[in-house]
Amino acid sequence: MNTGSITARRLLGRIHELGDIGRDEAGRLVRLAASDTEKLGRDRLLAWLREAGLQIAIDRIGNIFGIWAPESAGGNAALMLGSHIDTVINAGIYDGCYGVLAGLEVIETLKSAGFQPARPVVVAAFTNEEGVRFAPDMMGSLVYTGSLAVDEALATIGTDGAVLGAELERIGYAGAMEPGFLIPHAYIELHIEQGPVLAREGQSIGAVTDLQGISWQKVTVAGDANHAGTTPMSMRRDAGHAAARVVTFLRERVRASNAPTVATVGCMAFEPNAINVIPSRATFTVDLRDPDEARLQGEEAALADFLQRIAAEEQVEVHVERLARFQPVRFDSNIVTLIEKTAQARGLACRRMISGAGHDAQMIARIAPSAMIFVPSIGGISHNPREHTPEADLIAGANVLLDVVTSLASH
Ligand code: HGY
Ligand code: MN
Ligand code: MN
Repeated sequence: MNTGSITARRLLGRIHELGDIGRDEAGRLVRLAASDTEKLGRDRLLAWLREAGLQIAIDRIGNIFGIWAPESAGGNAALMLGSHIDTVINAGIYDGCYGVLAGLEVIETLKSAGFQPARPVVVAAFTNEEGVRFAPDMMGSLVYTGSLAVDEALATIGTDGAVLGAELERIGYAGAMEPGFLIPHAYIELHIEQGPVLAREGQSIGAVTDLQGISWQKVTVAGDANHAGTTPMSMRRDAGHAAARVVTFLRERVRASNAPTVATVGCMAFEPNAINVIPSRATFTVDLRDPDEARLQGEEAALADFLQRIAAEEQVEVHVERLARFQPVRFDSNIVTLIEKTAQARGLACRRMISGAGHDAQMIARIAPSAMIFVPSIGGISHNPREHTPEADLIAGANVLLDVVTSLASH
């Protein structure tokens, strides 16, 4: 059945409306998981789900589901769409939100077209995909698959000292459903690429075959505070310098290899953080990623060896806390092929690719055949207010999602 095309004005309007919810006094978009600003975004999404006539379900980790289960769907396993609406700090408006709102748009388009799905169609907004306030990232979908116990996740303490479960209670999103209450027949996530490939090649659609492995660690270096003016260089236990050596080690090691490995130190804090005091403590994070599991393990081992060397040479103590570790994921080849054929049928340039970013699909792939559809990010920019995808690409991606859903929900 040809179910036409999505209603562009409605989708684009919602993306911008949600993109305005949760801005701080400086105008930055900050909707960290289970925060007051994220609550506002959740409330808005819930209103749209209700207006669409969907059945609402919220599970214990705060994952939100809008369920369309007409009589034609019978008791069959649902087709699940979705992504997330929490953001990083000073975020763009498309990351995650585009996939959730396009999923809702597809359901509304199918309903208006009088389509009778052979299975329920569900749109999900997973809790804490970004992992900025509470580690690990993709937490809501990870719990949903049963890979992380919900009570353990709810006990997670955030970077601000808050406890996730108490925060979900406080914002009114500690749901009743057990995570995993609905095991999907398949899961499709539409998302901006957040990288430079599609835009650089002039492609409209990415059919994502794989998603790379992710390793998050928090490193604490303990040295000695001392006077910046009186302490000879040979007598210092400088935690700040030790940390800086790690940053440089990571960059130089990855640069020297011609592997696709990426390494990022995104957070760093010194104590006491005073201009004339040698840092007694440095705390920083390391984000390592690679499409190849063995190579990723090799990078983790090289870092561990270097940290031991640093401890000896700088006479500091080093402590490492693992925050997240996800292996590379291969998506369902049949759905990837369907995405490619669907894009081509719409006359859209499409290529297969690997995802550099983590996504909820990486987790849901553990319980159901899953795949992702990418649309271009101009300049490859993301996790940045300059994140941008042209309207024509946003519409094209949503129409490809519509056609894939129509196909997968027809039987
Ligand atoms: O870290 C990631 O790749 C995702 O944005 N959470
Ligand atoms: Mn995302
Ligand atoms: Mn993100």
